[in-house]
Amino acid sequence: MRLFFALWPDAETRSRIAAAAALLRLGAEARTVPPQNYHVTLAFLGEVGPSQVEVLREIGRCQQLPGFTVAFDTFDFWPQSQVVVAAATRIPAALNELWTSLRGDLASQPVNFWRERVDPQRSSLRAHVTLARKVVQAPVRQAMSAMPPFQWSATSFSLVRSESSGNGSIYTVVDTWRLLDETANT
Ligand code: 3AM
Repeated sequence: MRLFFALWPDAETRSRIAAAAALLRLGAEARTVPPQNYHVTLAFLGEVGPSQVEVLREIGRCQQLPGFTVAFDTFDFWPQSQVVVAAATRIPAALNELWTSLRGDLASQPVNFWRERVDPQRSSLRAHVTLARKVVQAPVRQAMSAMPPFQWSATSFSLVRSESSGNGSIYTVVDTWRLLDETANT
């Protein structure tokens, strides 16, 4: 099965993202991402055998790290992957810590989970939510800059299964782990 670690939105965050995405004006060829598919990929794992899922669950379980709030404050067109994304220009330290820790724990496994096309120059996560795919023409920049930024308070992260269907991807959450309460000591 094809798996990835991701931030998965709660209902409130999902509707904030949907409200921003609804303002996108795209060509007929573009495919908007359905709200139930919104996520932030932390680590794409590729094909994983059923016997390895427990190893991934253990990696998820042992991340005892704090939660965080990310502001998705810019909307971009990425021509190479033909997507429109909401992206975060500032990555909170706790998100970077989670990303780095997951990468480190995956890389240290004897099984090669590390299928992601890693850019060695990249030392931090490009946190983004894909809002539309198969976008061949850049949306009008002025319209994108008028889209409302949204906040995402991450209290957990998930292991997610991706399956292809005729209509795009179907994502199923396999397991979820809570992040530590960032406000508990304040
Ligand atoms: O979070 P986004 O939408 O950018 O593009 C796929 C999606 O990313 C990405 O994993 C996320 C869940 O499907 N993905 C799919 N195949 C990939 C690959 N071979 C991949 N990322 C890296 N390498």
